[in-house]
Amino acid sequence: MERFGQLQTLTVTQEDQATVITVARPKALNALNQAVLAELDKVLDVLIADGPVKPLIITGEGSKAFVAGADIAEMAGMTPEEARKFSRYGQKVFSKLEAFPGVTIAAINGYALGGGNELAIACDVRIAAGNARFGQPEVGLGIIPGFGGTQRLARVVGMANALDLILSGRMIDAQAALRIGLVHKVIDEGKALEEALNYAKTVVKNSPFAVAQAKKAVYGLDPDLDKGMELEADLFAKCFQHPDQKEGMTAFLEKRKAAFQR
Ligand code: DAK
Repeated sequence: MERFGQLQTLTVTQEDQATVITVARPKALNALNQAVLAELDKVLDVLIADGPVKPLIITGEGSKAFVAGADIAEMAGMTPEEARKFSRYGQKVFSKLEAFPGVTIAAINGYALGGGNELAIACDVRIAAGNARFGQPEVGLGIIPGFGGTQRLARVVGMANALDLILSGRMIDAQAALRIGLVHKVIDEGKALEEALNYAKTVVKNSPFAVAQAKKAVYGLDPDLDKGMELEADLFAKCFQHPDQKEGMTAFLEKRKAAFQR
């Protein structure tokens, strides 16, 4: 798509209800190299700046892998300083994804390992095909997760499950991922993207402004409950400064569909 410039490692398509970003390096099982990160960074910037923000789906090309991790061939020769830079850049891009103002959905069509699992957990919702496999195998490569896995995974599946996955490096299947809350839904092989598009169809009806505030509130989760409640109240109040609140409530009372600002 023209507005993103020339993309070598991603494809971006616009559907009515969602933007779909596909990581397209199938020969390397869609491994994340610096080019993928840079292109994802650029595409997110354009989507955020241009609006209107639709739900965003991230998937991998082919049926074998979502993303099989950071690119091991590229990482192998890094110096400690280059490794830190690579890690900080990946963290920045994944945090941008987490802060994306619309709903983000990972359609996990196969292996989601290492940086691939970290990409999935930087999304709001995870839909897995039955053949999906999850893991953080970094310790077997002599490293640790570097794109937020040590921090984000525990928030998603709890410290016990995060420690199990990160310290063992073992792979789990889609049903096990569902049991520990790593994914929200498991669907037949080959159907993850279709199901993600269905999910997007239901959430795209909601107020984009309210969705963005809700994300800020949930990701702003504070161990100090009073502080968290304060954040929630501030964001709740902010909704009342936006036309979508009047429109949403008036539409309900008038028994019609709300026409939110997009
Ligand atoms: N990177 C590069 N190439 C990969 C790859 C990867 N992560 N995963 C697979 N490939 C390539 C293979 O090398 C092979 O290439 P060719 O030999 O055909 O040229 C091709 O994809 C097909 O893979 P296989 O032949 O291995 O396919 P199999 O079906 O036999 O096995 C597999 C599938 C997913 C089980 C296996 O490929 C595999 O174990 N892949 C590696 C998975 C893995 O360990 N992922 C975690 C990567 S580490 C940090 C920053 C980031 C990170 C950490 C730190 N800092 C800078 C601090 C993140 C780290 C990771 O993600």
